[in-house]
Amino acid sequence: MTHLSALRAIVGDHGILTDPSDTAPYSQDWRRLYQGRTPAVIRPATTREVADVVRLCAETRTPIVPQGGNTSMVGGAVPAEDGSQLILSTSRLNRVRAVDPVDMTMTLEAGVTLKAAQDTAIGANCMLPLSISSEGSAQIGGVLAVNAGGNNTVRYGNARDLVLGLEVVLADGTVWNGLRRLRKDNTGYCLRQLFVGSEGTLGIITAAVLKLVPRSREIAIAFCAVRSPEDALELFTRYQAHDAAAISAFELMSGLGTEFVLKHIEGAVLPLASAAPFYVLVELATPRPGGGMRSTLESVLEDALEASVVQDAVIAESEAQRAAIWRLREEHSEAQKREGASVKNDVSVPVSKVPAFIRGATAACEKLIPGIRIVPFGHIGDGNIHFNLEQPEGSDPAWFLAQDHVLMDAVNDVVRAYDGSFSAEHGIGRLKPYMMPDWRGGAELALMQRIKAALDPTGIMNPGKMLP
Ligand code: 2HG
Ligand code: ZN
Repeated sequence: MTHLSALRAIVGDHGILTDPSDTAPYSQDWRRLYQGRTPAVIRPATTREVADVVRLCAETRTPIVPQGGNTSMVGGAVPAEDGSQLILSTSRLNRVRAVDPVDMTMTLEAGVTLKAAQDTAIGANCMLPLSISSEGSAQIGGVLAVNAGGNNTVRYGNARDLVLGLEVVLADGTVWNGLRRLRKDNTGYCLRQLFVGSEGTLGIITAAVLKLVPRSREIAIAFCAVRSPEDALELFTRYQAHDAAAISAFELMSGLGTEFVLKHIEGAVLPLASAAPFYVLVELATPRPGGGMRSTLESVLEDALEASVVQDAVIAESEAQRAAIWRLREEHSEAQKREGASVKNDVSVPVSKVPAFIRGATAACEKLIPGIRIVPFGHIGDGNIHFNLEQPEGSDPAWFLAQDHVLMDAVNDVVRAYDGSFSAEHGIGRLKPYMMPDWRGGAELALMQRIKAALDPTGIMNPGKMLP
């Protein structure tokens, strides 16, 4: 174990927390599924300090858990229970190094929150087209380390698609400065993409160059009541056929999940006269002034209402109404947490298979646990459903959580039947490494293990995560 005094000498008194009351919040995930222990949270303020810390840890073989906003859904940023792992928090690496509205790029340190990054881009009259429910706390380093997806993937892709360059501290303390901001750079292996999605198992992302896009000048959003996921998909295909390039978000919510939001989140209001089995949030946006988003939104909706694909709908008339509609969607996780224990399945299938997947997985889970409450929601436009399962009313939360593998395996059987993925956008973390051999075994997992061994030969980078 690395001597804390040597770490303190690198980062200063301000950069190290050792008191258990200070380290406790860093040692558990926000859902409190994992309760780890750490001798210290190290908070370096510069890339040089990160490098010195990592070099020292490599010499002493001290495991490091990199942590950003600690918003992981899969326990990716919590240390082990045995107190052997240090947490390296990126919070103090929080400078915006550059924004260039001509190149349409921004260079940020890992600890800048996603929300601050979005605001900085807007300040330069551009837009960072990545939006996730936890963006107020999630930090750029973590967002890239897990290749987050979110609400705008349907239009702009995942975090991976927005990265032009990276600065990474490697597992031996070497700093790789790959902060290039080139649109074309065809020079061998694409190393940055190795670190994006590696969940801190190969190195620590300390800074990144992200692509920006023109700022949306016109945004139109509707909240629609539909009878079924089939109707939601039908509405999606209608918007796609009409103006696919205008869709900036297309989200599904279940009636029950929305009920939880209305019950637990202060100020949440259903903007429709009556409740429905499912809802869709559709957002259209364009950087073109006079781009006709409102009329596009309306004309497809009118036809869909006429054809009874949509039962009722409301279009936001103000920024406040737009925010209120998004809030119904974004508070789903928090509301589910307040409602009780839940087992999450962040899965994806081809978009066309979402309705069949939801039906199949619902039947499978109801058969396993009668009374289980199914809360499917999420990014239907990407085929990414958060097929979350809430404990039956009045049941013991601990008992329910103990069924997690049985439930996840049952859902995954349906995912597999539709050629989907067992992890769409939240990553593997501590929750899903056991699934890796089954889903990615053979040549693929063997290659990942060889990469891990080559880049982190002493195994100090986020051990116990991602790989089985
Ligand atoms: C979202 O889409 C997040 O809101 C969280 O990915 C999903 O709570 C979840 O399962
Ligand atoms: Zn999501």
